[in-house]
Amino acid sequence: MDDKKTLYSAIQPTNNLTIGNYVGAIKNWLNLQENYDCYFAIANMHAITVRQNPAELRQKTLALLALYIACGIDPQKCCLYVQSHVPAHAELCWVLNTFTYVGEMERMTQFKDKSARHAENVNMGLMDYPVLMAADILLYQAQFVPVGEDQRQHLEIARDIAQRFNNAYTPTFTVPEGLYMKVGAKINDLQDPAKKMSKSAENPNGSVFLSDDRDTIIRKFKRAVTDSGSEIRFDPENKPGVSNLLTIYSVFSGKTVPEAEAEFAGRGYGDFKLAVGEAVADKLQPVQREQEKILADREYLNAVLKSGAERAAHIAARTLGKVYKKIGFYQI
Ligand code: ATP
Ligand code: LTN
Repeated sequence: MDDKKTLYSAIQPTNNLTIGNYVGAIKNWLNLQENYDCYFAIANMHAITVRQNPAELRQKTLALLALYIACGIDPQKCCLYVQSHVPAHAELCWVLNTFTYVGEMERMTQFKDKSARHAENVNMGLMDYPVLMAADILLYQAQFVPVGEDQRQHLEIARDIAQRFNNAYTPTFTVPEGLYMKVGAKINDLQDPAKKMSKSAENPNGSVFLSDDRDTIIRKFKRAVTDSGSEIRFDPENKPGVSNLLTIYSVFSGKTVPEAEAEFAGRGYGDFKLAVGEAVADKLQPVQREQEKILADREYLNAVLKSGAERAAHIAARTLGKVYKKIGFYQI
């Protein structure tokens, strides 16, 4: 166990998760949990950078934990915990803020997007989001961070901040690397394949949620935007809609993209879209049932979170202690 490399990732307990979150993040974690020392957090401190309903945030926190477990993430193998249960995240974030420049944060794509979408509430937390994310990762000395393509820029900043600190003092943080899926690191919106599929998209028909029932899933795929022509071919530049559907089909059916192309050669878009919808629904139904079951057992979920928080806090405190020492905080 001790010689395993450390891996860290997190998801915000906001809205309902989409198949983009599943494919880009959770599915990837499943294979990794066997070979790494894994920390998977529920990033509720990141979630409040956009105004949340308190009752919903509480409920979604537990629902996300139940979903992790329902998808096959094993709390015996991985440390599953809630970010706000480990105060070191906020403490390290404060220190790292002094190693981060305002200009760098203003340039972040997600900050620009979210500021435009929430113009009434462009708060400091929204801008500081990547620094808190760097603190998450660096506290655990994680080597690898499996995330979707949209997080690449945040990961680069986490690396820069780690290197800056290491150079200013002595090596303190492991400089993390992003791990991106070859297929599925970016699932796009079904109605607008130029955009990433998002939990908070305006048009709910463009996103398939993990909580959608079979009929809804199939209906959304039937309505998915395809491209001109009739060929089912992987060509993201000229056929973004069809290529996105091929990616989704490949991930959910376990077939490669060329295998999927061969399967649908000469067949129409209607047939193809129905098959994609069925493959997704078949995979999600058992996960939904399992999540319901787990969610009903509050005692079990609390026990998982308690032991996760204890384990995480222990490791985090070690790193924070080193940092405080190096920067000259007087210790008693
Ligand atoms: P929001 O729309 O509320 O900002 P989000 O859908 O981007 O949320 P996050 O909680 O920010 O979700 O991301 C959780 C994980 O899912 C991250 O690893 C992220 O990279 C991944 N992810 C999000 N959207 C996609 C997508 N469309 N394709 C692949 N991976 C994705
Ligand atoms: N910002 C991430 C969620 C997140 C995260 C992290 C991912 C918070 N802290 C640390 C990896 C490592 C997102 O996916 N939106």
